[in-house]
Amino acid sequence: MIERLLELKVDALNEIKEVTTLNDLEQIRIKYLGKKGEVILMMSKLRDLPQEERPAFGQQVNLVKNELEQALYDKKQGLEYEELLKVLASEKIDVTLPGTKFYQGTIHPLNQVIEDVEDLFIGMGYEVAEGPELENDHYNFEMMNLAKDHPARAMQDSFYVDENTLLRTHTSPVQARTMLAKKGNPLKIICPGKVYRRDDDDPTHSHQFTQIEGLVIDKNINFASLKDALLKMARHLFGEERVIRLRPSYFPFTEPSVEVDVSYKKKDGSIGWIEVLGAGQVHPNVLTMGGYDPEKYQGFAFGIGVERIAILKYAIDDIRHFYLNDLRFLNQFKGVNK
Ligand code: FA5
Repeated sequence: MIERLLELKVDALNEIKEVTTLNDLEQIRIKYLGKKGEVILMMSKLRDLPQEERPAFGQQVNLVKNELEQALYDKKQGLEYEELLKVLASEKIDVTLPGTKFYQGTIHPLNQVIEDVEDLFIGMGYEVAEGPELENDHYNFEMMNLAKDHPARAMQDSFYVDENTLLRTHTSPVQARTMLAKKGNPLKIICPGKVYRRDDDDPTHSHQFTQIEGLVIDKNINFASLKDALLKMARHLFGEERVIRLRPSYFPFTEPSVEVDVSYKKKDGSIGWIEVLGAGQVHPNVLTMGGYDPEKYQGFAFGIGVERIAILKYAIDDIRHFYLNDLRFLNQFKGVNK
């Protein structure tokens, strides 16, 4: 039996020496030291030996088992190391290659204008409000004092989804929504957002553009309060050298109403004007529908065209540049406000 055991040991050690993969090494372990491995089975043969031979044989089997375990362990370490070397060689990184370039994004010029205007008005105690772009006719027109057959609806030719639902034509419906939410309490809000109209696209008009609505309702609000807010905004956005002019205008939701133009220098050096916003004192009907008593409360409101502000601020010649996602255009606005 001892000879057979020693033969097994020599065979096993030879096989371990020859093996070249971890998988085959595991097969050898199973063959000799697994549950039904040949060396393990020798242990069960102890019973067949005479009593006096058992201790010596038992000791010998253990020695062989330990020796094989050690040999398997050493070989495993060796093979794992070789495999690691192979992986390292195949995955070698050439640190001299040029790196992958990551482009840093910039804030879109329209969002820069919105953030700038928000900062100014938040500093004056205004809250920022939001409303849906898909709006009910009720909020977009009727609560803005434009009944179903009102001719001024033609001023904002609209994209209807169904008879009562449209893409909002201005941010003014947020006025109505906020008034109802504030339940008759004083309020000061601005609301930036996208609006949609069936306008023809040209250098200063787009069928989708951006507005910032402003609304203040309180006691003792008058036209001077509106003019003060507009002047502060114009000076903040354009500096002292730009001039603004207020032209009498008409909006069904304000009375009196104005349109505000900002001066700019034309290519030939002469002064031109570009309309940037509509504004006025909130019409008593709008106050009443919003839950305010016009005898006690007054308000002013304005709606700014964000693209027009950006056009003036950055001397851009065509509104369509804002929507084309051309990196050559957008990269010029890295941190303009920062
Ligand atoms: C309105 O939209 C009113 N809701 C503004 C308002 C609010 C008045 C509150 C009174 C009180 P208007 O249609 O004029 O008004 O548009 C406001 C601004 O949006 C314009 O001054 C202009 O700067 C911009 N705008 C209008 N149409 C376009 C367009 N097609 N493309 C780009 N900007 C536009």
